[in-house]
Amino acid sequence: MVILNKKYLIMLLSILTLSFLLVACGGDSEEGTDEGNTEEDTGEETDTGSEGEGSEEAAGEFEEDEWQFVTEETQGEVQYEYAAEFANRISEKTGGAITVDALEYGSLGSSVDQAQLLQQGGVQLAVMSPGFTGGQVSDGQIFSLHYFFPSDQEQVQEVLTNSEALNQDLRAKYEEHSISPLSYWTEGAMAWTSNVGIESPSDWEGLNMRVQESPLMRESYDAYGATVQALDWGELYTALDRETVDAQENPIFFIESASFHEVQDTVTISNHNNYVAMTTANTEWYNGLDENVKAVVDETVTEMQDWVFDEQKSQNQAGLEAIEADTENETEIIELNEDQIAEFREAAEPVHQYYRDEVEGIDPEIFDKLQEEIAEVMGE
Ligand code: 6CS
Repeated sequence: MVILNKKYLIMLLSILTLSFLLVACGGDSEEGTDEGNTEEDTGEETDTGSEGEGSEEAAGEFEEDEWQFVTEETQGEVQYEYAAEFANRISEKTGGAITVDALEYGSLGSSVDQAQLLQQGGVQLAVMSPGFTGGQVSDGQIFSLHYFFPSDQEQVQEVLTNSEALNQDLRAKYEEHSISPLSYWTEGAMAWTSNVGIESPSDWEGLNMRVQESPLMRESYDAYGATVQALDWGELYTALDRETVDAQENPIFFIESASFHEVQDTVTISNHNNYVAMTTANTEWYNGLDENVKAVVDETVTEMQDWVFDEQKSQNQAGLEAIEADTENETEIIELNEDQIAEFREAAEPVHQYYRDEVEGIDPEIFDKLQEEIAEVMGE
């Protein structure tokens, strides 16, 4: 009996020691995720680790699942890299129980098709540009107003992250259409490209501008005397090359990555607005998530705001350098001065009022609230 008790005691001590070690290691893997994991895609340090490397402890808390996360861009571009990073983080946090498939543009149709797929629950998550649902969610068109948001990208990101008008009120509007915007973020300031060199509103006279499917974009360019044509970006290079459209707007990284500068002579740094992207979830799917899973999604979306800001910044810098260095496709870079911007602002401002007072289906309170929030961030 005595011998048995001793054996039992030794076994108990071993179990206790092992449990202590496991708890200590588990604590490390949760808190120590800020270091030492490098993502191959971007070459940047992340706080996630590679896919499926989460702790077994975490795996026990989560049911196995697989989500599809569609983006409007291709590998290497900001949206796709966002989804890949998000996937790594979710895998890490759930101990590999939940797998997220990051899908690049083209795998599931056009940008409009992708938005519809999310609304129908065909995919669970999407990076979506408000421009492609402007006909359905009128209030989302607020992002296409010119000279409404700050030009400083840090201030833009601050508004997008903290605005109640966007994260509560506008979110509710999208949710009526089964789209839950979990966050809004900037992919950088928009720049115009054309063959004429746009320096004043009158330079737009007679130009046919490519836009996304948002009715308000017509008004914005009509104010400068241009016509517009809605087109998916997959068709844009050819359209610019054949001159069926004369101009387009995008952040610099995308102009370079999609090679639009090859078929356009000039890029105008106009700071007229920003390329805003939304991390969206199908509303019914998101609302049906277990609380612990929802908490992981929300936490990851919040963390990703800083990550994506740095990602777009370095991609935009690299894009500008690449355009400047491309001697085979020489591109004139025009940076608007303060007087030129003032001229554009004067032409654009009546569209703000038109949007607030005339556009059917928009909520003027969201406009007013957002305008106040922007003024506060800008210290006005
Ligand atoms: O212009 C567009 O439609 C595309 N531009 C960017 C920056 N991302 C994807 C989007 O669809």
